[in-house]
Amino acid sequence: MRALLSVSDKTGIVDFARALVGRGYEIISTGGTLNALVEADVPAIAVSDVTSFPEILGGRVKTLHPNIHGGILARRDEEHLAELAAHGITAIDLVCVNLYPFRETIAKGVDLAEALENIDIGGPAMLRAAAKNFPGVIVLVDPADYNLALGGDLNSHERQRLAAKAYAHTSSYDAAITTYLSEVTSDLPTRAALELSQVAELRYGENPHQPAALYRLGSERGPVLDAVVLAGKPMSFNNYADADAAWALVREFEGPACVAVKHANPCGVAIAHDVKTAWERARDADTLSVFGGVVAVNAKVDLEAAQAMRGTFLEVLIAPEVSEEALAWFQAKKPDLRVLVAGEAKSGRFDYRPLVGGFLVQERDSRVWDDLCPEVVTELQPTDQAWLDLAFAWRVGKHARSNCVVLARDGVTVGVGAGAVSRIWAAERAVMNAGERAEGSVLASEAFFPFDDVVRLAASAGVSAIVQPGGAKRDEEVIAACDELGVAMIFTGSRHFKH
Ligand code: 93A
Repeated sequence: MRALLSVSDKTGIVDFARALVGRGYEIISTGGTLNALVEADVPAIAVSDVTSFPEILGGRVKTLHPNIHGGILARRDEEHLAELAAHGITAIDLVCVNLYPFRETIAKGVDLAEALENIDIGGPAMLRAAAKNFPGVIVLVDPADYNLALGGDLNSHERQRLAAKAYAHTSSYDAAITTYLSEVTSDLPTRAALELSQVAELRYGENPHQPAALYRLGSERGPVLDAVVLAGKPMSFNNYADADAAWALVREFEGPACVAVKHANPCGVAIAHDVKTAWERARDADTLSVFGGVVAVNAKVDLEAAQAMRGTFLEVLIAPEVSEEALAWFQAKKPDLRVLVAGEAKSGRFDYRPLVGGFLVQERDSRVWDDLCPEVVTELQPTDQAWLDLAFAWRVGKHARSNCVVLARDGVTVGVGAGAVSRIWAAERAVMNAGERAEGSVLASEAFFPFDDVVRLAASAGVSAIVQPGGAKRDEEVIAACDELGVAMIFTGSRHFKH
């Protein structure tokens, strides 16, 4: 009996090979795997001795040879076995392969050449061949199945299950490559990339009477999808949705920032010199709404920052890092709080919006403030501080549901009106939230003003500068109102609808 072992993930391979030898198998193996076996004194033959051909092209062609594929693919009947004998090929009864780590490699952000080098060709060919011929060949892709293969004769049902597992492995591998290459060529996701796999079952959906689960699309990665939950209660459906929204916004900022989200909309957002102060400012932006909120910060949470969350009931905290002391404090003092460390992926490339029976797909809105060329359209210029606040408020507006109006001052939101069905209502809500804090604030609107009503309301509340995309029919009237009322206004030429 012959077994071919060729694995990138060498977990358990030496013990497995030794046990196979003990059961009378002859082992053949590729370069790195062979080395591992030889070093551990497990007898094995090099694939190149079986093929009488060296590994060439830096290993790109090692096992792609009739002596290997004939040995795997031959049916165990007279006709095929005679043909093998005529060509001096030995049948291979067990194939144990796992593939070049393509996903792990691209996750490191390597260049195209390195990514291509990590596309395994020979491995999937052997796996598919062995799985096709499962009545005669045992195929293994998972170290967890090694013991099963050692347990004596496998029945047909078990062999078929292993074959299905091998095809699942190669097809998800191909899906990962498909997604990667589609991104390089900027196509919308293909069917393979849209295959679903369940990540977690959830207790329920938005409401307790709705069963729900968390799924991964193709081989996508996501900062919240792949977040590690360090502490707290299990994540709920709404927790996931809000954490995703909070994280997307907090990532817009380079310096320390904190975002509090309620029902997928930001309710308090602030920047500061440190995370603790950013949190305190975001909390104080709207002390009512932050209750039961989901909070994201973009820098390490230390003990001080953790302790500053003492008096506020929060559902989720997501951060790039949490210190050990902070984590211990949360576990002791806020045992229900879900503390998450975000996954490394920045954000997916696509957005999906459900429709009954399907979904809409678009590229994510990845346009950032620095991509814009804002233009002052009024007589009055914004002050330097107003420019900073306009950029800040604009970033917040990008992540709030349309229609939205954001008021901000000194790097903190003072009023957010989001998800309103008319722009003036969004503005009224923001001004009402701000109260006296509207005086000297700036206003951002994620889409243009159809009328001058928002300008008039803002000016009466004391707003000093406005940022909006521009491009409405009545822009001239809107600009004239600003000039009349002494408000500076800038156009970005670009909107951020988020419906
Ligand atoms: O470069 S390949 O696509 N060409 C091949 O002919 C080939 N044969 C096996 N990759 C190939 N493999 C892969 O090498 C296996 O799938 C496995 O992941 C890896 C094991 O290499 P080594 O034993 O040298 O560490």
